Amino acid sequence: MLSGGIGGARFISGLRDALDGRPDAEVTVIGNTADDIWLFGLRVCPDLDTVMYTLGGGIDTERGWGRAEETWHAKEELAAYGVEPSWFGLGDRDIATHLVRTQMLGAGFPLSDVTEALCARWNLGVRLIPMTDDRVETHVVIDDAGQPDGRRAVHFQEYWVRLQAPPAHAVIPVGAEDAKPGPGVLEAIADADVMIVPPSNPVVSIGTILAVPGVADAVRTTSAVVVGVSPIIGGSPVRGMADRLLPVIGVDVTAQAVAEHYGARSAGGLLDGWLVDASDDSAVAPLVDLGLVTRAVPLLMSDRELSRELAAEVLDLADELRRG
Ligand code: FO1
Repeated sequence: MLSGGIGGARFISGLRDALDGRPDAEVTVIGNTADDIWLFGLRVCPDLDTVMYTLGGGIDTERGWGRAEETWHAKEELAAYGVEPSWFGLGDRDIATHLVRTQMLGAGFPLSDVTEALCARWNLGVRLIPMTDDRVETHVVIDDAGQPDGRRAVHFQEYWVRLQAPPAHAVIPVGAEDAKPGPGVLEAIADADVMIVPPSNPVVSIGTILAVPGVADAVRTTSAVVVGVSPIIGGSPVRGMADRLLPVIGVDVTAQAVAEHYGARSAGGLLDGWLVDASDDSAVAPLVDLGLVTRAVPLLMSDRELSRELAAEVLDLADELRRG
Protein backbone atom coordinates (compact mmCIF):
# COMPACT_ATOMS: atom_id res chain seq x y z
CA MET A 1 0.00 0.00 0.00
CA LEU A 2 0.89 3.60 -0.47
CA SER A 3 -0.37 5.88 2.30
CA GLY A 4 -0.80 9.46 3.39
CA GLY A 5 -2.14 10.33 6.85
CA ILE A 6 -5.63 9.93 8.26
CA GLY A 7 -7.47 8.33 5.28
CA GLY A 8 -4.64 5.90 4.63
CA ALA A 9 -4.28 5.04 8.31
CA ARG A 10 -8.01 4.30 8.73
CA PHE A 11 -7.95 2.14 5.61
CA ILE A 12 -4.93 0.14 6.84
CA SER A 13 -6.66 -0.43 10.14
CA GLY A 14 -9.66 -1.85 8.23
CA LEU A 15 -7.32 -3.92 6.08
CA ARG A 16 -5.67 -5.41 9.16
CA ASP A 17 -9.12 -6.38 10.49
CA ALA A 18 -10.16 -7.78 7.08
CA LEU A 19 -6.99 -9.90 7.02
CA ASP A 20 -7.56 -11.25 10.55
CA GLY A 21 -7.36 -15.03 10.29
CA ARG A 22 -4.99 -14.85 7.30
CA PRO A 23 -1.59 -15.19 9.03
CA ASP A 24 0.03 -15.69 5.62
CA ALA A 25 -0.84 -12.10 4.62
CA GLU A 26 1.97 -9.55 4.93
CA VAL A 27 1.22 -5.87 4.53
CA THR A 28 3.87 -3.28 3.67
CA VAL A 29 2.86 0.37 3.87
CA ILE A 30 4.92 2.93 1.94
CA GLY A 31 4.36 6.18 3.82
CA ASN A 32 4.43 9.71 2.45
CA THR A 33 7.19 11.84 3.97
CA ALA A 34 6.70 15.02 1.92
CA ASP A 35 4.49 16.51 4.70
CA ASP A 36 7.50 16.31 7.02
CA ILE A 37 8.70 19.45 8.69
CA TRP A 38 11.62 20.50 10.89
CA LEU A 39 10.38 22.50 13.89
CA PHE A 40 12.34 23.64 16.96
CA GLY A 41 15.19 21.42 15.78
CA LEU A 42 12.91 18.36 15.64
CA ARG A 43 12.03 16.23 12.63
CA VAL A 44 8.25 15.77 12.53
CA CYS A 45 6.80 13.12 10.18
CA PRO A 46 3.01 13.61 10.37
CA ASP A 47 1.93 10.88 7.95
CA LEU A 48 4.28 8.19 9.29
CA ASP A 49 3.22 9.07 12.83
CA THR A 50 -0.49 9.10 11.99
CA VAL A 51 -0.18 5.57 10.57
CA MET A 52 1.98 4.43 13.51
CA TYR A 53 -0.26 5.89 16.22
CA THR A 54 -3.49 4.76 14.51
CA LEU A 55 -2.39 1.15 14.11
CA GLY A 56 -0.67 1.14 17.49
CA GLY A 57 -3.80 2.37 19.29
CA GLY A 58 -2.10 5.61 20.39
CA ILE A 59 -3.87 8.08 18.09
CA ASP A 60 -6.20 10.84 19.23
CA THR A 61 -9.27 9.53 17.42
CA GLU A 62 -11.13 12.88 17.47
CA ARG A 63 -8.37 14.87 15.76
CA GLY A 64 -7.08 11.95 13.68
CA TRP A 65 -3.48 13.06 14.28
CA GLY A 66 -1.21 13.24 17.32
CA ARG A 67 -1.36 11.26 20.55
CA ALA A 68 -4.32 10.28 22.69
CA GLU A 69 -4.41 11.75 26.20
CA GLU A 70 -2.13 14.52 25.03
CA THR A 71 -1.02 17.52 27.09
CA TRP A 72 0.39 20.75 25.66
CA HIS A 73 2.79 22.12 28.28
CA ALA A 74 5.77 22.37 25.92
CA LYS A 75 3.63 24.26 23.37
CA GLU A 76 2.48 26.69 26.08
CA GLU A 77 6.05 27.22 27.28
CA LEU A 78 7.28 27.89 23.72
CA ALA A 79 4.45 30.41 23.26
CA ALA A 80 5.42 32.09 26.55
CA TYR A 81 8.93 32.57 25.13
CA GLY A 82 7.31 34.09 22.02
CA VAL A 83 8.91 31.45 19.81
CA GLU A 84 7.34 30.79 16.41
CA PRO A 85 5.71 28.93 14.81
CA SER A 86 2.86 28.96 17.30
CA TRP A 87 0.38 27.69 14.69
CA PHE A 88 1.62 24.09 14.68
CA GLY A 89 0.78 22.08 17.77
CA LEU A 90 3.32 19.59 19.07
CA GLY A 91 1.91 17.81 22.09
CA ASP A 92 4.11 16.62 24.95
CA ARG A 93 3.70 12.89 24.24
CA ASP A 94 4.16 13.46 20.51
CA ILE A 95 7.37 15.42 21.16
CA ALA A 96 8.92 12.29 22.66
CA THR A 97 8.54 10.58 19.27
CA HIS A 98 10.22 13.53 17.52
CA LEU A 99 13.03 13.60 20.10
CA VAL A 100 13.80 9.90 19.56
CA ARG A 101 13.60 10.32 15.78
CA THR A 102 15.80 13.42 15.69
CA GLN A 103 18.36 11.91 18.06
CA MET A 104 18.65 8.78 15.90
CA LEU A 105 18.89 10.82 12.68
CA GLY A 106 21.61 12.93 14.35
CA ALA A 107 23.49 9.73 15.21
CA GLY A 108 23.49 8.84 11.51
CA PHE A 109 20.63 6.39 11.18
CA PRO A 110 18.49 6.77 8.05
CA LEU A 111 14.79 7.57 8.46
CA SER A 112 13.88 4.00 7.43
CA ASP A 113 15.83 2.54 10.39
CA VAL A 114 14.44 5.18 12.72
CA THR A 115 10.87 4.40 11.61
CA GLU A 116 11.42 0.69 12.20
CA ALA A 117 12.77 1.43 15.68
CA LEU A 118 9.82 3.69 16.56
CA CYS A 119 7.28 1.20 15.20
CA ALA A 120 8.77 -1.63 17.28
CA ARG A 121 7.09 -0.07 20.33
CA TRP A 122 3.64 0.00 18.75
CA ASN A 123 3.15 -3.53 17.30
CA LEU A 124 1.47 -2.33 14.13
CA GLY A 125 0.94 -5.72 12.53
CA VAL A 126 2.14 -4.22 9.25
CA ARG A 127 5.56 -3.02 8.03
CA LEU A 128 5.69 0.77 7.68
CA ILE A 129 8.49 2.16 5.51
CA PRO A 130 9.13 5.75 4.41
CA MET A 131 8.92 6.49 0.67
CA THR A 132 12.49 7.79 0.83
CA ASP A 133 15.28 8.42 3.32
CA ASP A 134 16.03 11.70 1.54
CA ARG A 135 14.54 15.09 2.38
CA VAL A 136 11.46 15.88 0.29
CA GLU A 137 9.14 18.75 1.28
CA THR A 138 5.95 19.78 -0.42
CA HIS A 139 5.77 23.53 -0.99
CA VAL A 140 2.64 25.28 -2.25
CA VAL A 141 2.69 28.48 -4.33
CA ILE A 142 0.05 30.99 -3.17
CA ASP A 143 -0.81 34.66 -3.75
CA ASP A 144 1.22 37.25 -1.84
CA ALA A 145 0.68 40.87 -2.82
CA GLY A 146 3.87 41.80 -0.93
CA GLN A 147 6.13 39.89 -3.38
CA PRO A 148 7.44 41.36 -6.68
CA ASP A 149 5.66 38.64 -8.72
CA GLY A 150 2.65 38.53 -6.40
CA ARG A 151 3.37 34.98 -5.30
CA ARG A 152 5.16 33.05 -2.57
CA ALA A 153 5.89 29.40 -1.86
CA VAL A 154 5.08 28.09 1.63
CA HIS A 155 5.69 24.75 3.31
CA PHE A 156 2.72 22.40 2.98
CA GLN A 157 2.04 22.54 6.76
CA GLU A 158 1.92 26.34 6.69
CA TYR A 159 -0.44 26.16 3.69
CA TRP A 160 -2.74 23.68 5.43
CA VAL A 161 -2.56 24.43 9.14
CA ARG A 162 -1.79 28.17 9.35
CA LEU A 163 -3.37 29.47 6.14
CA GLN A 164 -6.21 26.90 5.94
CA ALA A 165 -5.72 25.99 2.28
CA PRO A 166 -6.12 29.25 0.30
CA PRO A 167 -6.24 29.15 -3.54
CA ALA A 168 -2.97 27.69 -4.85
CA HIS A 169 -1.04 28.01 -8.13
CA ALA A 170 1.37 25.09 -7.89
CA VAL A 171 2.32 22.19 -5.64
CA ILE A 172 6.02 21.33 -5.69
CA PRO A 173 7.54 18.30 -3.97
CA VAL A 174 10.90 19.97 -3.40
CA GLY A 175 13.74 17.45 -3.53
CA ALA A 176 11.64 14.62 -4.99
CA GLU A 177 13.43 14.47 -8.31
CA ASP A 178 16.76 13.79 -6.59
CA ALA A 179 15.34 11.42 -3.98
CA LYS A 180 15.94 7.68 -3.99
CA PRO A 181 13.16 5.26 -2.99
CA GLY A 182 13.63 4.10 0.60
CA PRO A 183 15.05 0.63 1.31
CA GLY A 184 12.44 -1.99 0.44
CA VAL A 185 10.10 0.35 -1.45
CA LEU A 186 10.67 -0.91 -4.99
CA GLU A 187 10.99 -4.52 -3.79
CA ALA A 188 7.69 -4.32 -1.89
CA ILE A 189 5.91 -3.09 -5.01
CA ALA A 190 7.58 -5.61 -7.32
CA ASP A 191 6.98 -8.59 -4.99
CA ALA A 192 3.39 -7.79 -4.01
CA ASP A 193 0.36 -9.85 -5.02
CA VAL A 194 -1.95 -6.91 -4.43
CA MET A 195 -1.03 -3.24 -4.43
CA ILE A 196 -3.51 -0.78 -2.90
CA VAL A 197 -3.82 2.95 -3.51
CA PRO A 198 -6.00 4.05 -0.57
CA PRO A 199 -8.24 7.14 -0.46
CA SER A 200 -5.32 9.43 0.42
CA ASN A 201 -4.80 12.81 -1.23
CA PRO A 202 -3.82 12.21 -4.89
CA VAL A 203 -1.66 15.37 -4.97
CA VAL A 204 0.15 15.77 -1.64
CA SER A 205 0.14 12.14 -0.42
CA ILE A 206 -0.02 9.63 -3.29
CA GLY A 207 1.31 12.19 -5.81
CA THR A 208 4.44 12.88 -3.77
CA ILE A 209 5.18 9.17 -3.26
CA LEU A 210 4.81 8.63 -7.01
CA ALA A 211 7.10 11.63 -7.62
CA VAL A 212 10.07 9.72 -6.16
CA PRO A 213 11.90 8.47 -9.26
CA GLY A 214 11.28 4.78 -9.90
CA VAL A 215 8.12 4.41 -7.79
CA ALA A 216 5.52 5.11 -10.49
CA ASP A 217 7.38 2.82 -12.92
CA ALA A 218 7.45 0.09 -10.29
CA VAL A 219 3.65 0.38 -9.93
CA ARG A 220 3.20 0.32 -13.72
CA THR A 221 5.26 -2.83 -14.09
CA THR A 222 4.49 -4.84 -10.95
CA SER A 223 2.96 -8.28 -11.42
CA ALA A 224 0.57 -7.39 -8.56
CA VAL A 225 -2.96 -6.26 -9.29
CA VAL A 226 -3.31 -2.58 -8.42
CA VAL A 227 -6.58 -1.47 -6.84
CA GLY A 228 -7.38 2.12 -5.84
CA VAL A 229 -10.09 3.72 -3.72
CA SER A 230 -11.50 7.13 -4.61
CA PRO A 231 -10.74 9.90 -2.09
CA ILE A 232 -13.64 11.86 -3.60
CA ILE A 233 -17.29 11.15 -2.81
CA GLY A 234 -19.96 13.10 -4.70
CA GLY A 235 -17.57 15.86 -5.76
CA SER A 236 -15.98 16.48 -2.33
CA PRO A 237 -13.04 15.02 -0.46
CA VAL A 238 -14.05 12.95 2.54
CA ARG A 239 -11.58 15.05 4.52
CA GLY A 240 -8.56 17.20 3.84
CA MET A 241 -7.92 19.61 0.99
CA ALA A 242 -8.00 17.50 -2.18
CA ASP A 243 -10.72 19.80 -3.59
CA ARG A 244 -8.28 22.74 -3.36
CA LEU A 245 -5.29 20.92 -4.81
CA LEU A 246 -6.68 18.66 -7.58
CA PRO A 247 -7.57 21.67 -9.79
CA VAL A 248 -3.97 22.91 -9.37
CA ILE A 249 -2.78 19.82 -11.27
CA GLY A 250 -5.67 20.10 -13.76
CA VAL A 251 -7.85 17.32 -12.33
CA ASP A 252 -11.58 17.75 -11.64
CA VAL A 253 -12.83 16.99 -8.14
CA THR A 254 -14.67 13.77 -9.07
CA ALA A 255 -14.05 10.07 -8.50
CA GLN A 256 -13.92 9.60 -12.27
CA ALA A 257 -11.35 12.35 -12.89
CA VAL A 258 -9.03 11.03 -10.16
CA ALA A 259 -9.18 7.55 -11.73
CA GLU A 260 -8.43 9.04 -15.15
CA HIS A 261 -5.51 10.94 -13.60
CA TYR A 262 -3.99 7.70 -12.25
CA GLY A 263 -4.91 5.92 -15.49
CA ALA A 264 -5.56 2.28 -16.36
CA ARG A 265 -2.50 0.04 -16.47
CA SER A 266 -3.85 -1.44 -19.69
CA ALA A 267 -3.21 2.05 -21.16
CA GLY A 268 0.14 2.81 -19.48
CA GLY A 269 -1.36 4.08 -16.20
CA LEU A 270 -1.25 2.81 -12.63
CA LEU A 271 -4.53 1.05 -11.81
CA ASP A 272 -6.26 -2.23 -12.67
CA GLY A 273 -9.28 -1.70 -10.41
CA TRP A 274 -11.03 1.29 -8.83
CA LEU A 275 -13.71 1.69 -6.18
CA VAL A 276 -16.06 4.65 -6.24
CA ASP A 277 -18.75 5.43 -3.69
CA ALA A 278 -22.20 3.94 -4.26
CA SER A 279 -23.47 7.50 -4.85
CA ASP A 280 -20.98 7.90 -7.75
CA ASP A 281 -22.15 4.83 -9.68
CA SER A 282 -22.56 6.92 -12.85
CA ALA A 283 -18.72 6.91 -13.05
CA VAL A 284 -18.59 3.12 -13.39
CA ALA A 285 -19.50 2.74 -17.09
CA PRO A 286 -17.12 5.45 -18.45
CA LEU A 287 -14.25 4.04 -16.37
CA VAL A 288 -14.92 0.48 -17.51
CA ASP A 289 -14.70 1.86 -21.07
CA LEU A 290 -11.21 3.16 -20.19
CA GLY A 291 -10.15 -0.36 -19.22
CA LEU A 292 -10.54 0.06 -15.46
CA VAL A 293 -12.55 -2.58 -13.58
CA THR A 294 -14.72 -0.30 -11.43
CA ARG A 295 -17.22 -1.03 -8.67
CA ALA A 296 -19.50 1.29 -6.69
CA VAL A 297 -19.58 0.46 -2.97
CA PRO A 298 -19.95 2.46 0.29
CA LEU A 299 -16.62 4.27 0.81
CA LEU A 300 -17.19 6.19 4.05
CA MET A 301 -14.92 4.86 6.81
CA SER A 302 -16.90 6.39 9.70
CA ASP A 303 -16.09 3.54 12.06
CA ARG A 304 -13.84 0.52 12.34
CA GLU A 305 -16.42 -1.91 10.92
CA LEU A 306 -17.02 0.26 7.82
CA SER A 307 -13.24 0.48 7.30
CA ARG A 308 -13.04 -3.32 7.48
CA GLU A 309 -15.90 -3.70 5.00
CA LEU A 310 -14.22 -1.30 2.55
CA ALA A 311 -10.91 -3.17 2.82
CA ALA A 312 -12.78 -6.45 2.24
CA GLU A 313 -14.28 -4.94 -0.95
CA VAL A 314 -10.78 -4.01 -2.14
CA LEU A 315 -9.51 -7.54 -1.47
CA ASP A 316 -12.53 -9.00 -3.21
CA LEU A 317 -11.94 -6.87 -6.32
CA ALA A 318 -8.24 -7.77 -6.20
CA ASP A 319 -9.14 -11.50 -6.06
CA GLU A 320 -11.41 -11.11 -9.05
CA LEU A 321 -8.67 -9.31 -10.99
CA ARG A 322 -6.09 -11.92 -10.01
CA ARG A 323 -8.35 -14.68 -11.28
CA GLY A 324 -8.33 -12.72 -14.55
N1 FO1 B 1 -2.90 19.56 12.01
C1 FO1 B 1 -3.51 20.73 12.36
O1 FO1 B 1 -4.53 21.07 11.79
N2 FO1 B 1 -2.95 21.55 13.33
C2 FO1 B 1 -1.83 21.21 14.00
O2 FO1 B 1 -1.37 21.97 14.85
C3 FO1 B 1 -1.20 19.96 13.67
C4 FO1 B 1 -0.08 19.51 14.32
C5 FO1 B 1 0.43 18.22 14.05
C6 FO1 B 1 1.50 17.71 14.77
C7 FO1 B 1 2.00 16.45 14.51
C8 FO1 B 1 1.40 15.67 13.52
O3 FO1 B 1 1.86 14.42 13.28
C9 FO1 B 1 0.34 16.15 12.77
C10 FO1 B 1 -0.16 17.44 13.02
N3 FO1 B 1 -1.24 17.93 12.30
C11 FO1 B 1 -1.79 19.15 12.64
C12 FO1 B 1 -1.81 17.17 11.17
C13 FO1 B 1 -1.08 17.48 9.84
O4 FO1 B 1 -0.94 18.84 9.63
C14 FO1 B 1 -1.83 17.10 8.57
O5 FO1 B 1 -3.14 16.71 8.80
C15 FO1 B 1 -1.11 16.08 7.75
O6 FO1 B 1 0.21 16.46 7.47
C16 FO1 B 1 -1.85 15.80 6.44
O7 FO1 B 1 -1.69 14.47 6.21
